Amino acid sequence: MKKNVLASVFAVSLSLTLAACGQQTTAPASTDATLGAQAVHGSQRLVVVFRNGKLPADASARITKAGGKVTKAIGNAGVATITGTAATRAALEKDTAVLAVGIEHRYELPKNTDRVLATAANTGGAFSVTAADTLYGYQWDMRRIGAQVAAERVGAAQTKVTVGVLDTGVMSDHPDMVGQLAFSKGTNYCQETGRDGTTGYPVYSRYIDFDAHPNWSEADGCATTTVTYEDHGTHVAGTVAGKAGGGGIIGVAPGVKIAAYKVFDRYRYTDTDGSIVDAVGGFDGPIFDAIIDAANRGVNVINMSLGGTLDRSNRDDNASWLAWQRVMNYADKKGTLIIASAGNAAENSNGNIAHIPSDVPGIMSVSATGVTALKTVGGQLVANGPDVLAFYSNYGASTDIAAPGGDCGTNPANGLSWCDAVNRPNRPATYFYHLILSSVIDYTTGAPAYAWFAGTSMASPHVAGVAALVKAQHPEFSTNQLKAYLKRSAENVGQKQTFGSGLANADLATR
Ligand SMILES: [Ca+2]
Repeated sequence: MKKNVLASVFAVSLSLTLAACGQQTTAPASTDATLGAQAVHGSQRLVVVFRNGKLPADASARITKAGGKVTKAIGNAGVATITGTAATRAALEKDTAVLAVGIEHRYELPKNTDRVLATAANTGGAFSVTAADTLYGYQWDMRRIGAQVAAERVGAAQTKVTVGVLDTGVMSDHPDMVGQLAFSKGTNYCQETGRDGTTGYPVYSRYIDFDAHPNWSEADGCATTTVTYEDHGTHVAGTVAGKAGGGGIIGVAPGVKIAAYKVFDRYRYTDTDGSIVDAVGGFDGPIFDAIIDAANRGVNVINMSLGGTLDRSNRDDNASWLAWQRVMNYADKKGTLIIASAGNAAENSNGNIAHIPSDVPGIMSVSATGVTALKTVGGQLVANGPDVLAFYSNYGASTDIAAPGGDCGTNPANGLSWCDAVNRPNRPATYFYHLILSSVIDYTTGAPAYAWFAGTSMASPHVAGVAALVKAQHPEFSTNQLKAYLKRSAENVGQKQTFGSGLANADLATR
């Protein structure tokens, strides 16, 4: 393994030289989901929060009587997602058993998610999906947080810990994922079976057609289209627990198990300006469903690399906010710690505008860091300068902790990221080595692959991995204790407003 890593890093140097000659580069990465704050065009998808913390036995009857159809019943939180009309909503708002009614939010993956696929050229021939960990030399992020030494220290106790990855699904037959999954399950609306026989596989060949069914519910069925895949969840899962000794990369906690939940749906509708929206997004209902299921199964840590904003002072948004709190409290009671990305809007997320789910009380909010520069030591890329808040990362009082999410390196001439607008035209073609390399499913072929991404989506799973290692050492920790321990053991790298309690550090956290 060591020999392979060395070979790969010689190759890095070579490709750095070649790439500096003006090789074409792509747009900056932005892989965190953004929120569609409006209901899907033409439809009334609603969240109903009942007064009782458990869904009443007659909840479905009350919804039907109001002219609605249940899409997800979240019994343990006293919440239902439904479809209906304005009249349905008005009737439910008058129902004495109902606390709040508002829109069901959706969390979109950006259409132009930037990614740089690992190729023979940019890894100098090191790329191979069958060789063991040959791309580890590029994972500066793992060395920055002391992942390998921590995972070796914790050892076999990791096998007792499960991390839920609520995302676009995980490619369970990826060489870095084989044997790493506890189970794989879809809670999304248009479920489909992947080639591993589960509904948790990241295949997207069915979609909700909101033009044909503005008030879509399950009875309307899903339309079919050309198969596409979503690679986001496989990237996140690789960072948490990419296999050691098989596949190209290594995760923070390769001994823990992944519980893969596919919570995202594909959907299509004609927007008000006539354009066709064909997107992948997660709705409140399927995400709530997955959290409750994971909590009931004893999943120890949940990672949610998704999010968006809602206005807590807006009546339409308040029901969703209340529902999120209910679901979060249930997970907390069951001992499941939820970790979420702070968002990629480069905003201070204080005030009435809340980033969901990271700002929900009890959920750990993770901001993203990058490093100013990299160097090669012992045949591996390592940080060669201070940690900086990544150019896209949200920050603010609600930030609990930080982790590497990838940036583009810093231009020493002005101290700004090479991906900052002023530097971008002149950034080195090798900027992407500063992003986060992990496993993906190739969305054109469905084949296993590797790619560099950046985002708070990439930061959050580093913290989930560290949390899993600590939980393996301290199975007695409650969610509050685990959260407090993670914050206490974080490495001080700067201001609290930016980094929260500091950089999650696997080595420091497991000593
Ligand atoms: Ca591996």
